[in-house]
Amino acid sequence: MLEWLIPQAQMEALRAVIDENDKFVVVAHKNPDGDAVGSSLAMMLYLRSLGKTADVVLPNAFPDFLTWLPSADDVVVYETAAERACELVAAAQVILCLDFNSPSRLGPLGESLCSSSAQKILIDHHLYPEEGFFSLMLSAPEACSTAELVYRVIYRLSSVQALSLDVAQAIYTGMMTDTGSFAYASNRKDIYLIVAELIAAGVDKDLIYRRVFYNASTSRLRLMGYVLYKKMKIYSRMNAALITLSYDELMHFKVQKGDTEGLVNMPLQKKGVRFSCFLREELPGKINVSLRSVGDFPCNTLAAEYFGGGGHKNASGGEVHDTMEAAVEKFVKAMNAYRKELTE
Ligand SMILES: [Mn+2]
Repeated sequence: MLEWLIPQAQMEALRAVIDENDKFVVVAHKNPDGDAVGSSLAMMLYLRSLGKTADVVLPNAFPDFLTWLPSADDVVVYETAAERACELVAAAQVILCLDFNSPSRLGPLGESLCSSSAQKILIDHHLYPEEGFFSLMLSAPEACSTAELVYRVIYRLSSVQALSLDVAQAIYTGMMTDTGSFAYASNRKDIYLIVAELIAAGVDKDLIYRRVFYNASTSRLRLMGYVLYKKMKIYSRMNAALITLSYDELMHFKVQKGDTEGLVNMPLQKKGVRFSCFLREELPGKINVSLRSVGDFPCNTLAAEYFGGGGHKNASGGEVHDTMEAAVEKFVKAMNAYRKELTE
């Protein structure tokens, strides 16, 4: 019934690795999002249900709106518990690498991974996984989320009966957040067959939606108002939009981790806008770049060319180590270089 996104040979290789080993660590990318945390916890819980030792290690903390996830308290965060994180990585026989395509996406945790002799297995939906680093790659850019791939792994290795409510909730959260609540990257029929199975396992999708999206702080709501009223610049003729927030502005609004999540998507609601860029000055002189697009506009190639980053076609990011003025200049230059793609 389900399209096979992962070839049978890779699935069998993964089965053998799971059968033959006992100590697993699951890692996901820096600034973990709903898919990174949801897919990792689902994998950890599944492995534990098989009697394995399994832990999740993340490079840094995840946002508040994910703390309700089953066993979220078990996550070991490298930034605040480096010693414990390194112990687990060093003791692991297998490291499952979820929702990222290169150890460079892990920050300093990547170094500890590189020095570990454990087998590294990729389960991911980003394009262009780093060749040579992973001993086995389950890479499927067609998947809506890594959580979808974790569902497929569990379904194919153990059947749908292995799906506990906790695992199902974690998977649903990853699928929902990575598709903007099934608003993009979600046109494949089998996504909804999976959702149906998750609901059959007891998932309350309406409740998960509220937990994740109706969870804003006052500062976030005020910040959204400020951004839309004062800071969103629309380039009508280019079908593009830009939002900038300086370090001082972030301080003024007492912005917490997660408060700026999704702001980059808002200009896409304007009729005609195909490309949106959000420049956030995390620290003076360090600017985080978020890019979003609709349709065929390739954010990832623009991100790679101008912002030293990458990602998906419709959602990418990068960094600028310079002033905000310089970052805006770069954006304008990039936008003009892509005039044809933006306006045709
Ligand atoms: Mn993802």
